[in-house]
Amino acid sequence: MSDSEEDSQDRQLKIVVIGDGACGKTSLATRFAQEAFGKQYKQTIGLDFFLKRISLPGNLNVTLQVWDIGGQTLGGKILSVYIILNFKECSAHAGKHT
Ligand SMILES: Nc1nc2c(ncn2[C@@H]2O[C@H](COP(=O)(O)OP(=O)(O)OP(=O)(O)O)[C@@H](O)[C@H]2O)c(=O)[nH]1
Ligand SMILES: [Mg+2]
Repeated sequence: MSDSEEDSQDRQLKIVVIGDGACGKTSLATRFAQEAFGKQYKQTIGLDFFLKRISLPGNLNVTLQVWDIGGQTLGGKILSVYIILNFKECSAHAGKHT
């Protein structure tokens, strides 16, 4: 890793939102990432991504990547694969949850 990468205070975190169909996952993600709320229900097919950059004290910039999983279209083994893919990148935490 170069000096410039080490000095960088940018971090990326992934969040997976799961739950039953129409329980409000996309609404929560869009409200958080885009500060918008739609009353009309539009089912998520597969999954969607949302990005939000936040600045924390100490000059730490964090990009949050929110994975919004369609509650009625993804389930069982496929859902597990998506979650494992995310947890693999934070293996220190993955050990606690798998
Ligand atoms: N009253 C109220 N309605 C909500 C709230 N959150 C979501 N809704 C409504 O509930 C419906 C479903 O919301 P979505 O966020 O699309 O649901 P979802 O969990 O993403 O559904 P899938 O994509 O099918 O998995 C929409 O019509 C939203 O407007 C809430 O906190 N209060
Ligand atoms: Mg949705």
